[in-house]
Amino acid sequence: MADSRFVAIIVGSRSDLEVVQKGADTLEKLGVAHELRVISAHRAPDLLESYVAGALGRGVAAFICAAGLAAHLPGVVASKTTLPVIGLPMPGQLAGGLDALLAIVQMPKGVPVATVGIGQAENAAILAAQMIGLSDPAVAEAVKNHRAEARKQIEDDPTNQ
Ligand code: RP5
Repeated sequence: MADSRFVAIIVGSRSDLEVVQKGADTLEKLGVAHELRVISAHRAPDLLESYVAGALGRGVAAFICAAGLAAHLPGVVASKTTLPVIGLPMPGQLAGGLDALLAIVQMPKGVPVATVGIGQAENAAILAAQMIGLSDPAVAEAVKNHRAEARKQIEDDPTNQ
């Protein structure tokens, strides 16, 4: 997809795709255009650089970058743009993904990455939609409706009576 005002989702490995799919589905539901690429910051740094530059030229609004282990992908993308970068740590074998969470959240001053919880792909998508919603009333409304649906599900849950 190559719409203007789209979200670019980049994952470090095909092994991340299953976790990230929920985020792509949520963006779809919220009416936010997006595209998904598998590009490792370590194994394909030149491709990553050219993809980010190309996305900037095509009107990307925000990046969601998912990575595990050393998890440098979100920080490297953030170093190439002043647009918002949302970091999504992947679950892993070391303390359930704490390695990736700390690697992504502990950015040096001046180059932030907005980091969501380990494996919280839906939250990454909602956060991206909230950013786009600042200038797109239809997306802002979709985010409100999504929140209201979640609230109603809890309120209507018979086990809560
Ligand atoms: C990271 O290393 C990826 O984001 C993935 O979470 C992790 C493992 O990658 P594979 O060895 O499965 O390709 O770069």
